[in-house]
Amino acid sequence: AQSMLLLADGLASGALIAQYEQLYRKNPELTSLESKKPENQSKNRYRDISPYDVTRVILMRSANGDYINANYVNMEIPGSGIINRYIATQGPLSSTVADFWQMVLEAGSTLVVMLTTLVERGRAKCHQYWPAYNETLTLRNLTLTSTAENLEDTFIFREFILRDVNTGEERDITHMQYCSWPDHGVPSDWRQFTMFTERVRAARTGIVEPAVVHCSAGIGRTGVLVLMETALCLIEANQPVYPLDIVRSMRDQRAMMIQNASQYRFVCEAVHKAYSEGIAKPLPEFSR
Ligand code: PTR
Ligand code: PTR
Repeated sequence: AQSMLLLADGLASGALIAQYEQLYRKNPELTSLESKKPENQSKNRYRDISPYDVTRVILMRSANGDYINANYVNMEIPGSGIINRYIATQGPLSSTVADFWQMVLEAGSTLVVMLTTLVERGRAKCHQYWPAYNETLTLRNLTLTSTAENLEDTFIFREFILRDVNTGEERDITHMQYCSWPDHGVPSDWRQFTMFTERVRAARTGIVEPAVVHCSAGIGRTGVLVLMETALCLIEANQPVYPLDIVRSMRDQRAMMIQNASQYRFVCEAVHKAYSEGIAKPLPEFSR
């Protein structure tokens, strides 16, 4: 409750945004050398968005090298025993779709969260990396079959079966797409965004493997979602929410998470409103 008062004061005075503007976008001590290697450059959607070497996802069994523009991001919720694990990544390119699904397979992930549409204002933001409903996409040693597709509000929920043809291993994958959120911008409605985040939390209940989250670059909108989910979990665990510390922790794992001050303001306001309206509240087992 104390940290929520600080949050409200910081929003009102502008101090919250001023502190955000001071924070490094990349941790200066961390390198991103792998992304610059000649054989890897074409695997980056944007020249200026590179994964740190220390937290990058290393593909173990890919025919196309071990590099993908993706980082492990772990967010600990003190006092609850929870660590929310993510892989934050760019929207796949046509040339990296097989790498993307190989990553999902190797990480044991069952949840993919997509925060972009394929095209925005006439520009390609993400390649369509899944098959149409009832169809199967074949990628090197993998097949992906679409078994369900449901539109709710501005969300699309899909189910896939991912299969490794070499080993016969099969996995059910839930795909959750948020469709009304342009890059560099903010969602049109905090309530809808909070609901979507709650759906993501529900979908990962009991799952320790990382949720794969992407937008176009995999930094702006992806960062906003990770901050929101972390804050909701902290509130439930009756822990203080210090948004700048959360951004710093995210940026120590993937550079540039949360793209600009308006996204930061949006998510801080959403956290505060979710708390004020009782949408997010301490669970009895964590209340003292
Ligand atoms: N990596 C390319 C560059 O830096 O110029 C960018 C690129 C963007 C390449 C989109 C291909 C793209 O198309 P698609 O998303 O359909 O693969
Ligand atoms: N060089 C690109 C640009 O600044 O437009 C990189 C970029 C693209 C950065 C999209 C962030 C973007 O948003 P998001 O991470 O939400 O897809």
